[in-house]
Formats: sequence, structure tokens, C-alpha cells
Amino acid sequence: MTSTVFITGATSGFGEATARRFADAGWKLVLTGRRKERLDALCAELSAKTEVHGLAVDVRDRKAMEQAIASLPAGFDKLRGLVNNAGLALGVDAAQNCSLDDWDTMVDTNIKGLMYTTHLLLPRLIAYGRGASILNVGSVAGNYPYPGSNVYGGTKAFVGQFSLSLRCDLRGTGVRVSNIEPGLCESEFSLVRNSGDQAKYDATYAGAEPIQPQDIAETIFWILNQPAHININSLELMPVRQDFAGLSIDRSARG
Ligand code: NDP
Ligand code: 8X3
Repeated sequence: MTSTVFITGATSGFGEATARRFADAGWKLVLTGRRKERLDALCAELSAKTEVHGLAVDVRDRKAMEQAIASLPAGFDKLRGLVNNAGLALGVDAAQNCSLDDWDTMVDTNIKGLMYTTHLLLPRLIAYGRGASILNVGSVAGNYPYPGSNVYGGTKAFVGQFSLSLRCDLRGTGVRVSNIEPGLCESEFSLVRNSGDQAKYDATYAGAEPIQPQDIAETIFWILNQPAHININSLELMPVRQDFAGLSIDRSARG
């Protein structure tokens, strides 16, 4: 049976690189993202290597997700892999200066979108059984707080805990659950986070030797191809040049 992987957020960054990695290995692909033109172009390109199905859908839209997944053609009733990658951070401001709309968007995408996708695809993963995998994309921001991580970090902490809980619920099905927790990686993520400000994007990565999307794709490919009796629970990775800020102290008179 040919293996099939469903990847959310395949129109850029990790998702796109992961789609390419699995296509090179001959896996069938279901790719999602809101930017239809990019999705169509990627599907057209990768269809030279494998069978690809694109779903231009917003993970926050529960009804649209239900319809899109129900519309998958015959032959997609069993899934070997789900990569819950679609997500974003908005802003780097302190909580007291953040937009509540931005917080809503991060919760709706990183938590609820991942929740919808997982729930809708669980039957297809369980139907595959032994050797199937759910790979969630968390973040170091879910493990370590830093100024401005507030709700973004909270959503990624959810991803970590949800992954562990899913593991318990899927006991006996053969379906594995993993959470990868990357640190600084170079992608459009930082343009989105900084409202398209190219100077802030450049400053984020300058001299940092960030992880590249291809590195993440290779990690995801490795996790999904572990022997069926092994579950990688979580895998945290950072650029060597990034470390932990440490506990900071306010010595001003005002606090
Ligand atoms: P990108 O901005 O390059 O990619 C994000 C992807 O998510 C895009 O394909 C985008 O597609 C999709 N997406 C965003 N919102 C939605 C939505 N509402 N519905 C459907 N798709 C959506 O960033 P990365 O590749 O870096 O990020 C991928 C994941 O990795 C995210 O979950 C992010 O939080 C996480 N991460 C990123 C790190 C980094 O430093 N870059 C580090 C750790 C984790 P479209 O806009 O077309 O919908
Ligand atoms: C994004 C990684 O280090 O910017 O999830 O929080 S970091």
C-alpha cells in the first residue's frame, strides 16, 4: 500500500519543504493552505513525482475543513501520516500592548485548527493502524517563556500537552503521536509575525544561523519513518547560536 501523508500549511516554510521531502520518497500527498495559487503551483510541480491532492482551506473554518476532508477522493480512506503544521505567531509585544484580535487568531489557528484537523482525520489514521503517525509542530516557545511569547507560547504549550494526551487515548491503535519543538527557523513565519516588515525579518535572522525549513522536513521525515514499535514523543531543536535567556530581574525602582 502506498503511504499517504496529509500536511497542513504546505504553501510555505516547513510545510512546503516537508511536502517536497515526502514527494521525493514517493509518498502520496494531501496538501493544504489558504493561498490557492501557491498551493496549486506546488501540487502541479509535485504531481510529476507522486499523486497529490490540494485542499485550499482555512484550518480555522470547521465546516470548510469537514467538507474538504469529506471530499477527498477514494483511495484516501487510510492515512499513514498527519503533519499538523499550519500555524502562526502575530506580534512580539508585551501582553498589555497586544491586540486581542491577534490573540484570537493564534488560538483559532494553532489550537482550534489543529484540533479540528486531528479530530477529522483520526478515523483515517486509526484505519491505517500500526505505523501511522500524527506529527504536531509545537515550538520552544511552548517550553520556555520569553518577552512577547505570551499567547503564541501558550498555544504551543497546548500542542505539547495535547500530543501527550492523544498518545494515551490512542493506546492499542498503533497510531503514534510526536511533537517537534523547533527554535529559531528561517521562514515567512517572521514576516507574518512582524506584519510584513522586512527589516525586522532581516534583524531576526542576522548572524543567528537559523534552522532551515529543509532541516525541519528531514526531522519530520525521520520521525515518521521510525520502526513501527518506536514513538518519538517530543523532539526539541534549536540553532546552536540560540539558547535560553535565563531568569531576568527588574532592578528599576518602579516595579
Ligand atoms: P510559514 O509562515 O512559512 O508557514 C505557515 C504555514 O501555515 C503556511 O503554509 C500558511 O499557509 C499556513 N497557515 C497559516 N494560517 C493558516 C490557516 N488559518 N489555515 C490554513 N493554513 C494556515 O511558517 P513556518 O513554516 O515557519 O511555520 C510552520 C509551523 O511551525 C507553525 O505552526 C509555526 O508556529 C511553527 N514554528 C515555526 C518556527 C519558526 O521559527 N519559523 C519555530 C517553531 C515552530 P497560508 O497562509 O497559505 O494559509
Ligand atoms: C517560533 C520559534 O524561537 O521564535 O516558534 O519562539 S521562536
